[in-house]
Amino acid sequence: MRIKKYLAYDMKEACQLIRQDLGPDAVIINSKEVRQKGILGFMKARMVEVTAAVDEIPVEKPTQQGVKESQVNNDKVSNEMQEMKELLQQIIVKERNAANGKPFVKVSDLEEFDPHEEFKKILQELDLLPEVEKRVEDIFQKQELDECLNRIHIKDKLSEKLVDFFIPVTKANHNSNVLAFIGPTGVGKTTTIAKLAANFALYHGLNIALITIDTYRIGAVAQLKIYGDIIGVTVEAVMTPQELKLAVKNHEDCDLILVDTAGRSSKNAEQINELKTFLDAIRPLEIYLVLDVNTKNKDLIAIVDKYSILKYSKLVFTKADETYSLGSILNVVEATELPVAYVTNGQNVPDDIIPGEPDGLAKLIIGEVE
Ligand SMILES: Nc1nc2c(ncn2[C@@H]2O[C@H](COP(=O)(O)OP(=O)(O)OP(=O)(O)O)[C@@H](O)[C@H]2O)c(=O)[nH]1
Ligand SMILES: [Mg+2]
Repeated sequence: MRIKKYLAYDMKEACQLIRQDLGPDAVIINSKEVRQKGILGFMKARMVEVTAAVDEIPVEKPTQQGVKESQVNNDKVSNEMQEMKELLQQIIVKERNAANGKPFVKVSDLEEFDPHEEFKKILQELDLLPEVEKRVEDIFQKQELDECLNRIHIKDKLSEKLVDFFIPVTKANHNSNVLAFIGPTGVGKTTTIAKLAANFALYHGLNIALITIDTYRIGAVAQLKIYGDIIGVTVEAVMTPQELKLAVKNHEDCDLILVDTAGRSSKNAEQINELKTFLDAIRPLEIYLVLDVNTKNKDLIAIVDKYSILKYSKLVFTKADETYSLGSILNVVEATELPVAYVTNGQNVPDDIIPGEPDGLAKLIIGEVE
C-alpha cells in the first residue's frame, strides 16, 4: 500500500494529481484545509491537503527448481513478512480512517460527486417546511459543502451543525415536581408516562405518583393502573379540577407526580378549554406536549398553535420507530422554540425512550436519512 499527501487549491485539482500519480483506484484517506503563506508571507492562500492511498500489486517472488531447502524457507519467511507488513499497513490506514469518521472514497467516484446536488436530496428526504428548509440550507457555506467527499461526509457535518437548532433541557427548566402530559388522541401519552415512571422509580429510586384525569375513554384508567401495579407506584383517577388539586396535595411528598390527560383534538376548542381548567387548578406545573412524529407537518403546526393556550413548555415526540423521516421534529422545534424532553421509539415499557439531548437529536434525525 502506498500512502501519499498532496497539496492543491481545491479537491478537483487534488483528484487530478492523485489520479495521475496513483491511478483511478486510489482512495482518499483524509482531507483538510491548510493555509499557505503567499508573497512575503502576507497573503495566506487557502489550500487542501489530501492524503491518498493505493494498493500495490505484490510482486511475485520467482522460485527456482533445485534451490536449497534453506533458501525456500527463507523465501517463505520473507513472503510471510511481506504479507504481515501489508496487513499492518491496512490496519493503520483503517484506524486513521475510523478516527476521522470517514470511509474511503475512491478518486474516480469523487470526480462524479456533486455535494450540492446530494445536499438537496438530503433536504428533500427530511421533508421540511419551506422556512425550516431555508434555515437548514443556510447552515453550509458553499466552500464548506464543496469540500465534502461523499454523502456520509455531508450527513456528518449536517448533524454537527444541527445541534445548534435544539435547546438543551437543563435542570433550570424544571420549576415543579408536577408534570402533565397533554396532546392529541392516541399519540402515546400514557405509554410515555409509564416509561418515565418506570425509569424514575426503578433506575433512579424516585418516589412517584401517577394521577389520571382521563376518565372519558373506556379502559383509560385501567391502562394506567396496570402500569402502576407493575412498576409499584400509586395511581389515582380524578373527575374534577378540585379533585385533581386535592390529589396533587395528597402526594406533595413525592419526588415526582405525573399527570395523564385525555387525548384531545386540536380542532375542539371546548375540550382544550376544559383541559385548561384542570391544569390551571394545579399550577405551577411543567406541561409536556406529546406529538406523534408521523403526523402531517401542517397538522403538527396547527396542534402546537391550538394547544398553546395551555402553556406547555416541553415537547415529547413519539413513534420515531415508525418513520423514515424525522424532519417533523425540526419543523416543530422551529415553530415553538421549545426544548425536546424525550423521543420515544417503540412500544416497550420502559426501554423505548431517549432523552432529547441536542447532540443525540441531531444524530437521530440525520441517521434516519438513507
Ligand atoms: N410504535 C410505537 N408505538 C407507540 C409508541 N408510544 C406509544 N405507542 C403505541 O401507541 C398506542 C397508543 O398509546 P397510548 O399511550 O395509549 O396513547 P395516548 O396518547 O395515551 O392515547 P389516548 O389516551 O387515547 O389519547 C399504543 O398502542 C402504544 O403502544 C412509540 O414510541 N412507538
Ligand atoms: Mg392515554
